Amino acid sequence: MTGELLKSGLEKAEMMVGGEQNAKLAQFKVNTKDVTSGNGVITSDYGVKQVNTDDWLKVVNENHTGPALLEDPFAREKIHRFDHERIPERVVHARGSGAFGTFRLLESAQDVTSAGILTDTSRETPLFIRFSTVLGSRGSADTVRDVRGFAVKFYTQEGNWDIVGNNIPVFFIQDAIKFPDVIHAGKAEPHNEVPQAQTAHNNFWDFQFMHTEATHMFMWTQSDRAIPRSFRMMQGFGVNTYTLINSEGKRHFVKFHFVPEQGVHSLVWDEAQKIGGQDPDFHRKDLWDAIEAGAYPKWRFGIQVIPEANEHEFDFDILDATKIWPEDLVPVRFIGEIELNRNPDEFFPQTEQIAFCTSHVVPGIGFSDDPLLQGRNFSYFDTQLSRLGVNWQELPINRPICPVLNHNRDGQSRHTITKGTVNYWPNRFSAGPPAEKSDPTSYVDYPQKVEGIKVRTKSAKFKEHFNQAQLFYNSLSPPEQAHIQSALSFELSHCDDPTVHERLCQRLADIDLGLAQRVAQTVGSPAPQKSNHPNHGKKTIHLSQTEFPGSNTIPARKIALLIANGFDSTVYQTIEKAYKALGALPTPVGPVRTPIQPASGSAVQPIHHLESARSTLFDAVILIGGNESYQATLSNNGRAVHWVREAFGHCKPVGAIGGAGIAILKTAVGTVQQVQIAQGSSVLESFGVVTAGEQATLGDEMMKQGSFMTTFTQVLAKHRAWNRETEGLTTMV
Ligand code: HDE
Repeated sequence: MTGELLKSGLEKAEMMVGGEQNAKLAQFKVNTKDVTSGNGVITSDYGVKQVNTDDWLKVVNENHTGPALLEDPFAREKIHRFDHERIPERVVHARGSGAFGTFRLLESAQDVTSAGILTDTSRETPLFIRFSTVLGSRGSADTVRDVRGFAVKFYTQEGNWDIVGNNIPVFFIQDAIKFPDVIHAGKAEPHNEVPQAQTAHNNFWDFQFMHTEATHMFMWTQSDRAIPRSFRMMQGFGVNTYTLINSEGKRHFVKFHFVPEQGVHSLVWDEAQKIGGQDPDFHRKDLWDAIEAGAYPKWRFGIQVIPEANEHEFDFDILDATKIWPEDLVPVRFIGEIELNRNPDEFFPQTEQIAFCTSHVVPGIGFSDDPLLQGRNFSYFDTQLSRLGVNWQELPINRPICPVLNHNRDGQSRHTITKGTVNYWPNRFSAGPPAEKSDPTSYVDYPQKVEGIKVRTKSAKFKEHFNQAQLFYNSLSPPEQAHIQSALSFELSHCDDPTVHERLCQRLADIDLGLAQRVAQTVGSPAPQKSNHPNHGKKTIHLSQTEFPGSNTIPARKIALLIANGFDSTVYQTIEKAYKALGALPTPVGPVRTPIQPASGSAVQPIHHLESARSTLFDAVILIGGNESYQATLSNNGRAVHWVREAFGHCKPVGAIGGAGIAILKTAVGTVQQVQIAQGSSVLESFGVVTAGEQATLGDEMMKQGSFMTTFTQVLAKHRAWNRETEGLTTMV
C-alpha cells in the first residue's frame, strides 16, 4: 500500500515538475491566500466577520469615554496574536534572505552516486536558497564583514536534501564541540552586548590566537570574501566532506561547490561600511530586484570527488573542515546548474521559517567522519525544536514534495491528521511498513566498517594549521593581499587589549612575516622579528577573486548615469539603450528627481537624486556630458563632486563624456595627475577612467570598436580598477 502511495506521489511530483509550476510551488497553493484580490472582509481568527476593527469595546459616558472591556474577543485576539509574533531568531545566521529556484542536472554523476537528483538529467528539482550573515542579529546590516551562509534546500523526489554551506570553503574549528566557543567569542561581548555584527573586538581575536586551527579561516574572513558585492556574486561551498554512494555500493568522498555565473566580486571596505548605514538591506534588495527584473542569478554546481581508497594520499586530512581540497589536486567537476527565479510571497512563513539540517540527505548521498559534520548533524534538528517546535517539518516551506508517512505523532501544532487505529510498527494490519531495501528510492545506509577505541582525539594531520593559510594568502593578487592587511589592521585597532594585538601579530608571522610586520606597525604593536613557520611560497588556483575564471561579465551591474539640466540626450539614450540590451541596469541620477531637461530632446525623470542614493550603491558612474549648464550644475554641487570622487576612491569604473563631463571629472579627481584624459575625437581608458573627447560623443559612433561604449564595457566587466590602489591613486582623493 505504501509503495503504491509513494509511487503515485512520485508520479504526481514528476508531472508537476514538468508542468507549468514546479511541485513545491504547486504545494504552497493550499496554504496561500491573497489579501489584495477578491472580496474578503476582516474576520477573527475563528472566522467571525467583524464590522469595527478600530475601536475596542468600551463602556462610555455621554462624552464617549470610559474603560475598555476585557470581554472584547476581537481586540484580545488581535493583541494576543501581536504579542506572540516573534519567534527566537536563529542562534547564528539570524539575518538572511532567500529565493526559490530550480536545479538542473547537465551531466549524470551515476559513476559516483545513485542519487536521482544527480543522475537523472530529465529532472528539474525545485529549491530554496537562504543567504545570511553569521554573527549579527535579524536587524543588522547586510554589508558587515562576516562569512555568508549559502543554505540550499533541494525538494527532491526522494525527500529534502539540504546543503547548508557558506561562501567560504573552510571553517574556524575542526570539531563541533568548539562551536559554542567560537560563536560566543565572535558575537557581541557578554557584559555589554557590543559590538553588533562584527569581529573587530577583543574576544574574537583572542579566540583566534588561542586556536591555531582557526588561522586559515580568519585569513578568508579578512579577505574580500567577507564583504561580497552581492549574494549573486558569491561562491557557495558545502565545506564539510560528504560521501556519494553509487548503485554498486561504492563510496567516494565529495565536496560540493556553487560557482556564480555573475562572477565572484566584492565591495571595498570603506564602501561596505558606508552602505551599512545608507542601505542596510543592500544585499537583500539586490537579490530581490534582480529576480523581479528577470535577471535570474545562476550558479554552476560542481563536485570534487576522491575515491575512498585515496583518502590518505594528501598532506592534509580530507575530513578536516579547516582545509580545502586544492583544485589543482582535485578539480571540480561541474555537473549541474541552479537558477533563482522567484521571490518569496511572504518573508516570515517562507524565509524565516525555512529550516535546514545537514543530516537531511537523500539516497546516494551520505556523511563522512568529518567531526564538524557529525556535530552539525545533531545541532540543526535540535535548534529547530526551540525555534519552530517539533512539527517544524510540516510547515509549508519545509514540507517535502514526496509523500511523508510514519508513526511519529503529536507534539505542539500538529497539522497532519493520520487516519487508522495504529501508530506503531509492526502492527497487525501491516500498515505503514518500512520500504524495501531493493527500492532504489529508499535510503540504505552504507555499511562502513568501524573499529577502534573510545577516546577524545584527532588524527595527526588535523594538527597542522598553517600550510593552507599560507597557500591562501600566496594565491591572492597584490590588491587582495593589501585588503587583508588593511582588514587585519582595522580589526585589531578595534581591540583595546594590547595583548590581543601583540599575540595576533605573532600569529600573523606564522603566515607571512612581512604581513605581520606591516600590520604591527599600523596598529602600534611590537613587530615580530621571526616566523616559527616561514611562508612556503606555494600557490594554488581559483582562490583569487580578481583572477577567478569567467568573472568578467556585466549583466545586472548597476550603472549610474549622472544627468543635470542641459545634459546630452543623444548620448544618454544611446548608453541607456545599449546597457539595457546587455542586461545591465543603467539608472539615471540627477540633483533632484523632478524631470531633467536635456540641451535638446525630451526630459528624463531620475530614479534617484544625489542625496537619496550615493555612488556606493552603484557599480559604475558615467558623467553623460552636456552643455555649460550641465557642467556648472554638477561641478558646483558638492554632493555630485563627492559622488564621483568616492566612486573613484572605491576603484569603480568612471566614465566622462565630452568637455562638460571631463570638466566635472577633473573637479572631482583632479589631484590625480596620472589619470590620462582623452582629447578631440579620442576615447581613452586610464586607471579604469574612460573619457571621450568632445568629438567622440555622437550616438552611433559610440558603439564601434574603440568607442566609449566598448571601452567602458570592458572596464565595467572587470568590476574594479584595482591598479588605482596598487599605484596609490586612491589615497589622493
Ligand atoms: Fe551552522 N548552524 N553550525 N554552520 N549554519 C546554524 O541552525 C552549527 C557551520 C550554516 O539559513 C544553526 O537552523 C554547528 C558550518 C548556515 O537557516 C545551528 C556547527 C557551516 C546556517 C548551527 C556549525 C555552517 C547555519 C542556527 C559546527 C558552513 C543558516 C540556526 C559544527 C558549511 C541556515 C539553524 C539558514 C545555522 C549549528 C558550523 C553553515 C545552531 C554546531 C561549518 C548557512 O544549528
